[in-house]
Amino acid sequence: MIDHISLKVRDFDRAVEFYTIALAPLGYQVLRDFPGVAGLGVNGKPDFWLIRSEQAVPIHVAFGADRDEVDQFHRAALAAGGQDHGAPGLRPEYHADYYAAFALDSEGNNVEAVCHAPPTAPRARKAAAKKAPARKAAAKKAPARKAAAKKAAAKKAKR
Ligand SMILES: N[C@@H](CCC(=O)N[C@@H](CS)C(=O)NCC(=O)O)C(=O)O
Repeated sequence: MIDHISLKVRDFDRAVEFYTIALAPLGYQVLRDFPGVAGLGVNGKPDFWLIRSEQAVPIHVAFGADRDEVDQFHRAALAAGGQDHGAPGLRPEYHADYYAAFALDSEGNNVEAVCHAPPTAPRARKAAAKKAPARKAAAKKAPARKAAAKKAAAKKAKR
């Protein structure tokens, strides 16, 4: 598994601005900030680093996303001055559910957001994940609720 990658850029400030905006829909933000070095990531883990360098060679980098985030990434990247390199949509040439969008940053790096899951899967998964803790809590409360109802019924019967 890749832990992190570094992208060498000539115009550091511009790159930091571009990636901050373009990757915001994916939850990325600048987490580390040193002179000429910025680490972006999600949940406190910087895994995408920008490094000021005169030896910048354009690369291709792809970020995992759900389909909505792919759409939002593409809009944000263009709004941040990126060049359209492929509108959001399926790329069946890669595989049937490969949903991606592409933008070039100001130095020619090919930046992609990609979702590999079928259309309904991410939302369904998110909804299930949201419901799961609530269901667990309800299950935990159920015996207590039953006991309270029993106690109340017994009290009523005594009267
Ligand atoms: N304009 C193309 C871009 C496709 C693209 O850039 N694909 C990646 C692979 S997922 C690639 O060829 N990367 C090589 C590179 O940028 O050098 C599209 O919208 O499909």
